[in-house]
Amino acid sequence: MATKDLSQYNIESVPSAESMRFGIVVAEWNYEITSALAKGAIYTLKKHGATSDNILVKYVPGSFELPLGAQFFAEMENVDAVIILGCVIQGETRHFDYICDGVTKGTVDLNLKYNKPFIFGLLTTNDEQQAKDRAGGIHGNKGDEAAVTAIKMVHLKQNFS
Ligand code: DLZ
Repeated sequence: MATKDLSQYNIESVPSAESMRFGIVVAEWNYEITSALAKGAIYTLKKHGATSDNILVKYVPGSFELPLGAQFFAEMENVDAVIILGCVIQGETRHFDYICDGVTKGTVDLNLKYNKPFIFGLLTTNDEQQAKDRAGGIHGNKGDEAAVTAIKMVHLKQNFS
């Protein structure tokens, strides 16, 4: 089968975030990890042109609270996109599954309810090392990736026709 030519879609480039406004909601649980994710997201938004005034950051106690914190942004701050950052580390009980399910479903619901991007930046790892590896370690920083996704989705919405 012939490979589809995707070059017309300019998939690699990241649009300018100059006129975009973002909320970032961050869980306090596993603060060392989540603050590193937030730092990465802020760095990347600024790298692509977002101004400090247009990057709003709020902390919630744990990842389970992330969807509601994200909704506050949508209701009160009129942002173009919300980046959701947390870290849930597998323990001995089912808590991990319930939190992950709650954040996942909550994030999907927010995307569809508000018709704007709520970006899923939740690390769900077996242990702390796996989380560190993805928060500025050997596997990069998932906060950076979440920021790029946010910019691309805002751009897509603004140019959808
Ligand atoms: C209770 C709990 C546990 C056990 N583990 C985590 C975790 O690994 N990461 C995280 O962000 N939050 C955790 N929490 C807290 C819950 O997300 C939530 O804050 C509480 O259940 C209160 O709703």
